[in-house]
Amino acid sequence: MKKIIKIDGMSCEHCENHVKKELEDICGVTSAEVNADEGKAVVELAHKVDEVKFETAVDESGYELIEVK
Ligand SMILES: [Cu+2]
Repeated sequence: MKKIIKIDGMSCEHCENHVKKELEDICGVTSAEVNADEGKAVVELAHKVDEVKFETAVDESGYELIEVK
């Protein structure tokens, strides 16, 4: 299962790594590929994850979650 997360505020590789680490800390997330230029993250899930968890992770990284799809 895959989710695409739109994120605002990332500008470089440091941002990508920060968001990636926070997302991969979520229970159920097996991997996260983050792209600052495109402002998105593609997360691979082992099971369903409440969208609030993504929002909290992105928020705690210091960026803004726009949309999950
Ligand atoms: Cu950065």
